[in-house]
Amino acid sequence: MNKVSQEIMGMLGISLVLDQAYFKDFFEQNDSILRLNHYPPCQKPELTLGTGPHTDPTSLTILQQDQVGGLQVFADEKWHSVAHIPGAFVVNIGDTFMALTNGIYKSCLHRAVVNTETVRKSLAFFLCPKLERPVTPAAGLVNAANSRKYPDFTWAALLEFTQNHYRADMKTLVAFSKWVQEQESNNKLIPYGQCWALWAWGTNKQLLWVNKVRLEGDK
Ligand SMILES: O=C(O)CCC(=O)C(=O)O
Repeated sequence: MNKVSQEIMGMLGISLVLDQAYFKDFFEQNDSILRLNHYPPCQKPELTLGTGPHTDPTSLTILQQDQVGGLQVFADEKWHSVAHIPGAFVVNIGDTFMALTNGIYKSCLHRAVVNTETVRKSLAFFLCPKLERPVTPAAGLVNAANSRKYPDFTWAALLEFTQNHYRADMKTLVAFSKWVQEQESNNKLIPYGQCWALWAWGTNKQLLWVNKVRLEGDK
């Protein structure tokens, strides 16, 4: 999956007239995530969703859905079902890649619906930057016609935001940008670096403890 995502990153770099290696290098070291989703049948599928509407906060998603189907994307003001094609993956742009391209590539709004009869499973690989690596757009993608859209951030901070402060939806990146600016104007440290490496391997308990230490140290 890592290799496939790196190949896609090479092509995305070319499409933006950047060096083919630009995004490959950026993601060469990464803190990616693999998730298995299991959706049991539901007696009243019209009253619920398997996964609510959201864009992925990550950079690139490579998704394998089974033959049951259920993935939908929002385009041209309506939801479209994404058919299961044997042997094919679904590839989505995520919010972090949108920020890396200064909004030129847009993250994809999607959801998953359930049905009354059949269990559905999907397997998602989320390409993410290394936790503490600054996410900032390539210089060539910021200009008079396309001014800077989002503040610099780290994947560690966006992960913290979407796990502990905000449930990912269609406005995550806008809400996160506001949160980053608020944290900065309140002189609060946004966690990054070593502390987050600890969190990545530890538990939420460790996370709270580490944050407390950092915030007190900042006074
Ligand atoms: O199960 C699916 O098809 C979509 C899953 C999804 O959107 C997610 O895991 O973020």
